[in-house]
Amino acid sequence: MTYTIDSARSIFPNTLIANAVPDTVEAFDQLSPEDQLALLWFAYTEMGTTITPAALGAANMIFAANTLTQIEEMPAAEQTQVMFDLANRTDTPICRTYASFSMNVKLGFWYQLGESMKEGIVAPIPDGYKLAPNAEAVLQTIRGLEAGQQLTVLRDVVVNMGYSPMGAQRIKDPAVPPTALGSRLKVNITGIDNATVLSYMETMNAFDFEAAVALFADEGALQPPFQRPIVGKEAILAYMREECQGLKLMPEQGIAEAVEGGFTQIKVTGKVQSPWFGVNVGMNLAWRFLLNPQGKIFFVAIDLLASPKELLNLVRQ
Ligand code: ECH
Repeated sequence: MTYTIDSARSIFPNTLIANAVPDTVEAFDQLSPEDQLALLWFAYTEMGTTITPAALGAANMIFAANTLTQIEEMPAAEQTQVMFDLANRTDTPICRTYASFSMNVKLGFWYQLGESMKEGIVAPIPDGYKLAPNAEAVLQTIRGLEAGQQLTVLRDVVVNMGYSPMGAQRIKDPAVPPTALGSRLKVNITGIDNATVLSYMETMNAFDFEAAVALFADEGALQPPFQRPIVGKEAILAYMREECQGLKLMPEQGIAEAVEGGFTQIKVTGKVQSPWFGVNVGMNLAWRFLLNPQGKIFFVAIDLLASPKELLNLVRQ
């Protein structure tokens, strides 16, 4: 048997992923824009996790600066309307501009608006705003999630806002040079001595995305949490440049086994930190690798785990 990307997706099938995240995002999508914004405000201000704007290079935020100033100068009712439009994905110039931002600039844009709402420069959520019962239920679900899962829900809804016509151009984040070779940290993973997997972790932590992509087979694929696989080196590189700057991969343990056709399947569990969170938040992750007979990455899935207990689930089948 030879593998396809589709069949590779089901290696280590007993890995329990945090399905609560896409379920919550879907329930959130059904809410009115008023409730969506109020719920986000409540969730954000209640969350024990601190969000730090360290991820925001001043350079990136230049792309959002004009739009933010434009909003800050509007009368309060118009400011509220802009926020509804964003949540509603209405076709307006601001919604189109927003959709062209990279993930980090979208998060930074809302971070900034949140600060301005606290300072009273941007219209806040009205005092005593009461959520409809279905919105209250979604908020309750979010309260019960672990910090990493809460942040994933918040990020996913923010990324989906705005209006993007088919084929619209995205603004790329400025390229940041990788960590110098001499200053890179070595990674140790209990149970794993596979050179490709170790290099993957080390090059990703050094933000050397070209070197990380060179570890993939030409037709290789990377599947982010709750997404379809991204196929081919060029697409993977573009994704890494947008989504992986500043990430810290902290793999802990793993298991490797030879499978059919000279392929090797390797599951690693551990944590990842995003530059947006304080150091106390690590997301519990699994990487499920399938390496081809040449030792190149044919497929890797990154899964957000259902619970910390899953970190120890290294069963082969
Ligand atoms: C306010 C009210 C009005 C509406 C809104 C508001 C503001 C909300 C704000 C939200 C900010 C949210 C943030 C969330 C950040 C989340 C980051 C996450 C990162 C996860 C990364 C992972 C990486 C995994 C990967 C690995 C690989 O090996 C390959 C690549 C990859 C309140 C004003 C909206 C401000 C900052 C979840 C899991 C390990 C797959 C990337």
